[in-house]
Amino acid sequence: MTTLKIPDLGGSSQVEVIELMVQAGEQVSADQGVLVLETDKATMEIPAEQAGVITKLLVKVGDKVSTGDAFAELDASAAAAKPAEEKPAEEKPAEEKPAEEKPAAAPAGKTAAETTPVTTPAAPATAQPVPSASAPAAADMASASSDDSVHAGPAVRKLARELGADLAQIKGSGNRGRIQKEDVHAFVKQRMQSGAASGGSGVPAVPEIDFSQFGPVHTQPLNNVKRATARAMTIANLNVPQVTQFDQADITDLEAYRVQQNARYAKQGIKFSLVPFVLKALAHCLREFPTFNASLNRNGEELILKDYVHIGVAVDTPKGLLVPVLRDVDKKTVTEITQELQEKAVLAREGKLPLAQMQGGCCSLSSLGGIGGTAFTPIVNPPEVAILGLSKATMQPVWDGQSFVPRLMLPLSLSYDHRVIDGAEAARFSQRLVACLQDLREIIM
Ligand code: CAO
Repeated sequence: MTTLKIPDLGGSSQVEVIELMVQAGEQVSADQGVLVLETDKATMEIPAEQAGVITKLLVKVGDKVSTGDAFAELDASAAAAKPAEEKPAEEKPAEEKPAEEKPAAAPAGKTAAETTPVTTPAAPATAQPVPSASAPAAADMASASSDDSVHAGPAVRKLARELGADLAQIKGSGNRGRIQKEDVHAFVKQRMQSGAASGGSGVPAVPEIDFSQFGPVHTQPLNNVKRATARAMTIANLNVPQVTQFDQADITDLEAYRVQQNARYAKQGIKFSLVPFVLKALAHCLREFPTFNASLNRNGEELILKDYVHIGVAVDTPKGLLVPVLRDVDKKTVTEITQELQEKAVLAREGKLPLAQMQGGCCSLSSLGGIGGTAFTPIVNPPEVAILGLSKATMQPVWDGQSFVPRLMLPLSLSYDHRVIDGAEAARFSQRLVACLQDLREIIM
């Protein structure tokens, strides 16, 4: 039985044990770390002097130790050292660390690993290796890791392991880029903040790339609207399992009616676009399908069904996407919806839309029909459970049973929260919407 003792601490005494790297009964190799000590200047790993089984640990975390104190008992005859491939990354021998990390004071005939306690600067200003010319065996773990380019001490590595932080992604603020505990904490804090912002904590980040290596670049800050949109879209995409149901409505008759009404209302300065008609039909369907006019509660176990039908309409503004909410759309006429949408779109484009007028939506509508495209996948805006996308209506040859006839077909893209709405329900909703758009009489009954 061998008693393992604290090596020469280079003048330090009453140094705190901050980590026990092994447990009693555990087999260790000659250079394997057993304890981590931390002074106000550095951390240092104390290895076993020889291979064997640790039969007893004589210290615990928080104890203070000085040179020569016994810290463990080891049975050297109990077992052979562990094969190298079973060692954790930080148990690599010191020979693997970069040359500049090796302590210089190894006596002749011994490697640095066999002679020097690990030292890890705790702060750049005070970073000094513990004097170690006469110190006994120790492996410098400071630079050893699964990624040899990472410079971090054992306590930092342990902290990173515990917090699930990838050292390779952390920028060290210490001497020669050595990673400090503070760096790990800052990294984790930053990740948690961006995770909280996205609602998707645990989602691996997209690696940061220096694009200038590929060619000239310049940066442009995102304005508030774009930043808010980015945040909302990330939350939506990470939290809502969504599916898009595509359909098309024959709006030939609706279009003829719209043109007719535009002529009729021209004197009043009212111009109907397709969107208010679709909003009216959508509101009607939201009444008929209450689960589309609902929200999941926070724990996802209850559906909150709404007795009002407020619909958000995505408006393209110079600053980015804004979504004014039109209230009680089911109770309003197409003329009222038209006027309200025009007013709110103008306010949104002028940046004068009050926040309150962007809140309380039950469902959203996003129309790209004025621009073009055949279909798209709008993103559900939680806590809403559905969003309807409109693409450009085009004349299509439609088979009427005897011949192809030209019909104006409106592409519909209905995205929905699959936690709340089943595919069959979505297809039924979509078909009902198609029926309403094809014959507006459906919505007056
Ligand atoms: N098919 C064919 N033509 C369409 C159409 C469609 N689905 N939708 C609109 N049009 C026509 C309109 O009838 C109008 O034509 P006329 O001037 O000849 O009558 C023209 O296209 C312009 O329409 P518009 O899109 O400017 O106006 P709108 O009332 O149809 O839509 C609004 C209002 C606020 C929805 C729209 O201006 C807008 O901002 N759309 C963009 C929304 C957006 O950005 N969505 C993406 C969100 S996710 O990033």
